[in-house]
Amino acid sequence: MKRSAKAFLAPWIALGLVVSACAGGGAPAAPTSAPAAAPTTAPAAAAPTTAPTRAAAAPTTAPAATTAPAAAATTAPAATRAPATAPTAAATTAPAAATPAAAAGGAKKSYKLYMMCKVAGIPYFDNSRKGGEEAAKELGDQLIFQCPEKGDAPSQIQLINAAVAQKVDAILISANDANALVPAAKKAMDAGIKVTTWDSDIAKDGRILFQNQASSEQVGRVQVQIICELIPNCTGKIAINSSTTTATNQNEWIKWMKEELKDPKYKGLELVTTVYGGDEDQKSYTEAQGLFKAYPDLAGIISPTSVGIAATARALEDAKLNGKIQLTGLGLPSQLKQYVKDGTIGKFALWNPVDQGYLAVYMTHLLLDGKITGKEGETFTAGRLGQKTVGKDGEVLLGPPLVFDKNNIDQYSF
Ligand code: RAM
Repeated sequence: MKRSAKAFLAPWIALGLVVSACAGGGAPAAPTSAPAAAPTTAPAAAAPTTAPTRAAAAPTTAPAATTAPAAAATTAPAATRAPATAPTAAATTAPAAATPAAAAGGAKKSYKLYMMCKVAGIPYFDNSRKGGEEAAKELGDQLIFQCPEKGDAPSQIQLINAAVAQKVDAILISANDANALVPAAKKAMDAGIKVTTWDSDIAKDGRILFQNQASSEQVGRVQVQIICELIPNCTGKIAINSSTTTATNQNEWIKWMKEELKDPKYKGLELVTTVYGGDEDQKSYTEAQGLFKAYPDLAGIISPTSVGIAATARALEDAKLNGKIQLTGLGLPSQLKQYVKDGTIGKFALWNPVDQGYLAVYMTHLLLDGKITGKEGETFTAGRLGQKTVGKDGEVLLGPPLVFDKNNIDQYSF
């Protein structure tokens, strides 16, 4: 906290101003994501979109992106919890374009989309919002982006009910709980609202489509592969510092981490515990400190949350344990750059969260248009991301995860 408050207050204030401009009805900031031509995901050869076999286990570093980093989103604070000036639960509405995109041979349709993240104040979700706003603008939709102050299911149920009362056309959810939101989501669908999920799913009878950032299996396995690479001789105790106990995505990834650990090549690694920082900066920091204390011989930590990994890195440095305890997980390059450069984090993974938000809005718009229905095998063009396919259980994959290290981290703007 000390470091973040001092060194990163200014960029946060700047970001807060941008957000309030959007909330006030101004045009959304220019997209920070790559232009159509620039690859935003690792090539298929480096990280296949299908689940990797154990043989193909070694994680590969994503190639240098060809995009010039965007100006606005390149600096993020170490703290993953927003100070007062950062975006809050207040909705930011992207205005619909003056001329909505034409639906082939019919009326031009402009939809009111209600996009919800897990909890307000997380830079990761600011990037998803940017992508969502970019797509909404292209499609002529109105996007209401809203996140609860508290990252839990009851808060999200309240927001779902509020969205139903607002008679939105679709609700796009990154969920804090796989099952608790289902009855509210079903009620929304009964009212004629299309429900989709992105980032973190709910049980499939509560939604039509799920935009998954990357195969959950691959995301889970790659983090174990990296920690094994980082820990000398791949031997020692490891722990997981996760988000909330009920988060669908983190729980799914942890399941795959445990699967990966069953491979005999990890026989030297012992997963001693999983703790939960709740996607809150301070709690994640405290949980990390708890791990240092409880396991003085800890060799590595995996933190599969953008909030948790940044807080854990800070805790490691504050305790002067960086280098002694290896750290990996999922996080934003813009937030973790300093820790990669000073060696606290050797490597970590993610995807492009701007593209993630963009794809979530695109697929939901096409669902509302009736161009896709959620059936396995349907294909569609998601604007600058090109062709995407609806997979099993209505899952639409963004692409393979990206792996970041000191060689490529400067090339990413999110
Ligand atoms: C946090 C959230 C989000 C997850 C990322 C990696 O920002 O938990 O759901 O996808 O981390």
